[in-house]
Amino acid sequence: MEYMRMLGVATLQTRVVMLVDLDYFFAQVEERRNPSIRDKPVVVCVYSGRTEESGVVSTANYIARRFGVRSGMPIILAKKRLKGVEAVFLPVDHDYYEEVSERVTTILRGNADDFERVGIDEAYLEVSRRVEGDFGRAAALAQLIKGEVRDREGLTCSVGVGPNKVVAKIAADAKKPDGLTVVRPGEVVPFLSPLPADSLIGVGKKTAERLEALGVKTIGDLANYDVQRLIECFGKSLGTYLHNASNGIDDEPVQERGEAESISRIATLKEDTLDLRGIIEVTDRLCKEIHESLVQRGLSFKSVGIVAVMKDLSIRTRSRTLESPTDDVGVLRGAVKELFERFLGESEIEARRVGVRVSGLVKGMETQRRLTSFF
Ligand code: DCP
Ligand code: CA
Ligand code: CA
Repeated sequence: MEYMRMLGVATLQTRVVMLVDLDYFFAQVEERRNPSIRDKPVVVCVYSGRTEESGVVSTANYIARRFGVRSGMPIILAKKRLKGVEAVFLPVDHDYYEEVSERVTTILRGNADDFERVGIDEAYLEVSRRVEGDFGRAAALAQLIKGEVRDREGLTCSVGVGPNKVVAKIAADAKKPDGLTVVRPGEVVPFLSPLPADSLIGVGKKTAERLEALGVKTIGDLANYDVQRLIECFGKSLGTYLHNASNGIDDEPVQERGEAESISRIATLKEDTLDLRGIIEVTDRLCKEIHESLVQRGLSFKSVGIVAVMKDLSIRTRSRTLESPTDDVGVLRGAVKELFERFLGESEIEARRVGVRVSGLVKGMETQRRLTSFF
């Protein structure tokens, strides 16, 4: 192997991919915000506002799920299932979940060779290089990541480890909450075979119904089904995918979707205020998070912006462009402080949430660093 590497020959290595999914995400964040609700059924709701109880359940904690409460269910039905039980119903606070999600993203990205966020509460991590294709080391890394997410954010997640995205995703679903499921290459076929066909990503209700009509119920049935007939029924693209995925074959790369044009972080203040010191304390933390994200991705910024959501929910922004791009956290903090100083001096009402954004992102600063290091 070493010899091949010396010759510059690429050696084929087993891929190791992780899918990390936060458990009962919105409800778990609410539990963390208010630990006294932890032992009760917690139901996070999207109220439509028409009547007091109209709307649907966004998600529920596992205690509420034991009573049959599910995502997407009408709130009225959830209340019926929880009748006579002391349960907590809360409205969704999407902005807050997004803040938490971004911090978790930073932790996850820092543990991956390549990274792909696929929703507010889950992401794929390509870890092949850092564990050198070793599934034992991948399991240890997964434990480490779970520990970091728990210690830094107070949240549990479930992790699936497999030789590709398809397998990692199904593995993550296999044990929840706080699960870790490792599926080694030799275990893929027996692991997948007994599962229902609609556990594969990309198999929705409609496809599952059509498969059922063909007598295909499990992933194993699908794996053994004639690929030509699948192509006839579902077209070349989906037919080929169904055949490969059910056999545990998937080459989809883990990749960041679209280079970020800007990176921003926002936080809700403990109380509405116009006090510069209190605000800077919060924005310094946001700057640190943005800096961490910049360093991870090897990016520098040209512009710095601030945003403030005021007490009356109006949104104000200010920004300035630097003379040259930098990835220096001190420069970022300085610019943010200056912008807030000026902004707060002009503002008549208190701020409720404050944010920082960097834009004009460019790759790397290596050249500048090398030049300045001569002086
Ligand atoms: N969500 C929603 N409506 C749905 C499904 C999900 O608003 N019909 C939101 C709330 C969830 C979040 O998306 O917390 C993540 O969705 P998941 O499917 O990952 O579900 P959970 O994280 O809630 O639960 P699990 O522990 O099963 O992952
Ligand atoms: Ca989840
Ligand atoms: Ca999810």
